[in-house]
Amino acid sequence: MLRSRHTLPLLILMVVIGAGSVATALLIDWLPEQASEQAERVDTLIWFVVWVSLALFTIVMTVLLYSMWRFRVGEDDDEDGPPTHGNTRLEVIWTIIPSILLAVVAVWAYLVLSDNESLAASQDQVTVDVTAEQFAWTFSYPGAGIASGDLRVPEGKQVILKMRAKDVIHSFYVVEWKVKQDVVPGITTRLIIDPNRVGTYQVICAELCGVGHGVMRARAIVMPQDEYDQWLRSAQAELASQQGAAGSQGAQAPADQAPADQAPAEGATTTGAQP
Ligand SMILES: [Cu+2]
Repeated sequence: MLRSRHTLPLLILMVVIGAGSVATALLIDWLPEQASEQAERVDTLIWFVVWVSLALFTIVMTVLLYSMWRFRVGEDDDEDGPPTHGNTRLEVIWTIIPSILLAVVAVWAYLVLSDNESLAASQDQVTVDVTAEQFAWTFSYPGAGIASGDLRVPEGKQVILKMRAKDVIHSFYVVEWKVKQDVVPGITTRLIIDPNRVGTYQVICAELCGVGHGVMRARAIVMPQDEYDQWLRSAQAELASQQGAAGSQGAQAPADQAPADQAPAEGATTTGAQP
């Protein structure tokens, strides 16, 4: 084991490196604001991994830096170091501890994912159909007949996004919700979010999809339930008056429909992918 003359300097070095690591983790606001139940679960797991990593980082850097300083050989010393043949006890320890940590993180991540995707009672759900195309998002509300370039959802309800792509692969991502899902041509992918914070966030396309990828943004607006209900009613009223003005031609229909050449394939896909 360590001889006593190494113990004190090692401990001092470890405290200095550890304090620097802890300060870096705590003093900088690393993660975006949490605006969903999913975000809270994901962040807790992230912080567990970060703290474990910082502890290991502190131990490794302490031993490394101390060895570089204390056991450095002279500049003219070209001799080989003494041969060593391993240390069974050390090797067992540094295999078992990471194995346990990996297993803990794997099980924890599985539990987070299954919690994140657990369905609420149907009266507490809001379903929104999402269409992604180069380079825009369209959100339509089944039953309400409304389509919008903004995603509006009520706070406290579970939001289920049913997402389709018209052209290439896109990816729906709102960093404050901490969930991301690819939107893939030919299939309907689903994303579940429990937004718990009123506010306006940014929908980002997180899959390189062409020249306009960087501007493929939309707003995700989380509203109190009563404001959401009010918005839904006024949007429906506006739609009805537009349709009245346009006669039998649905004013909002073009935003909602795929180009004629894609329509049959898309219709078939929807039917096939939904249970
Ligand atoms: Cu994109």
